[in-house]
Amino acid sequence: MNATSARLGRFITLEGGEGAGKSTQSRLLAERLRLRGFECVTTREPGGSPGAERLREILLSGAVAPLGATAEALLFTAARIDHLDHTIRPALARGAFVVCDRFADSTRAYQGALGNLDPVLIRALEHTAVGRTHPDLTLILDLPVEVGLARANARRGDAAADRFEREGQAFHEGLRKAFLEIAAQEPARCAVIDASRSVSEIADLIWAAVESRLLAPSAKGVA
Ligand code: Z5A
Repeated sequence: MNATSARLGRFITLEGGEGAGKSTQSRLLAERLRLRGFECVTTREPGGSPGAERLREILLSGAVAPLGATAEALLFTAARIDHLDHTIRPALARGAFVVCDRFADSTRAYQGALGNLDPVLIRALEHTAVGRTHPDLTLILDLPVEVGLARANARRGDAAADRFEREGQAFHEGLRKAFLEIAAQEPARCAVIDASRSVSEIADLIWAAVESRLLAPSAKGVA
């Protein structure tokens, strides 16, 4: 399966900072899509296929961080290639919705904006991995950094923070800015969602965006 494989389904990604509620909302969105009769595959990055899940363990352990942002970006890209080939493209080809917790915008934000990698390299890596399999809709879950970190800390309890959770407030502020810039650059693909609200309010905002952009009769290529 490659970037030019036939594509019938719809590809939705959720992006945002730490504790924004991406996993929670991915699950709720998938439930709503299934209630409407659609097949829906939920997946995540890094990971989402056996090979990519092995790379996830290495990336989140922090073992690659000392090698620098370029090495991290290459490994995230390697994981993305495996994920696209084994999970995302096969699901899209059979007409399913794919709801993915993080995707290429996370590489743009974490390794690009915050890792200070050359945007030309980031674009080249994205082009190589993603090809034409761009998301049809990206939901950027936006909330104040301290709210997201408090949620993530509460959930983690006494467990050790991962490589990215260990970063400080300035890093997470930069991340928020980077995601909002991506949304401003690509408004046709991205919808910014107020993720400081309650779980059910956010789910309703997300559903409204999915209905108007992907399911309405006027939306291009109704699934
Ligand atoms: N990364 C990268 O650098 N480059 C890349 O290309 C890619 C990723 C793809 C993956 O971490 C890390 O990899 C990530 C970026 C980097 N770094 N970090 N940090 P991950 O997959 O382990 O974690 P995450 O993606 O950051 O997500 P998260 O921290 O697990 O949070 P979330 O999925 O956005 O939130 P959640 O799990 O749904 O909710 C968090 C908690 O808040 C939980 O207890 C919920 O019950 C609670 N919650 C959720 N919504 C609400 C509302 N609305 N109100 C109150 N409480 C809520």
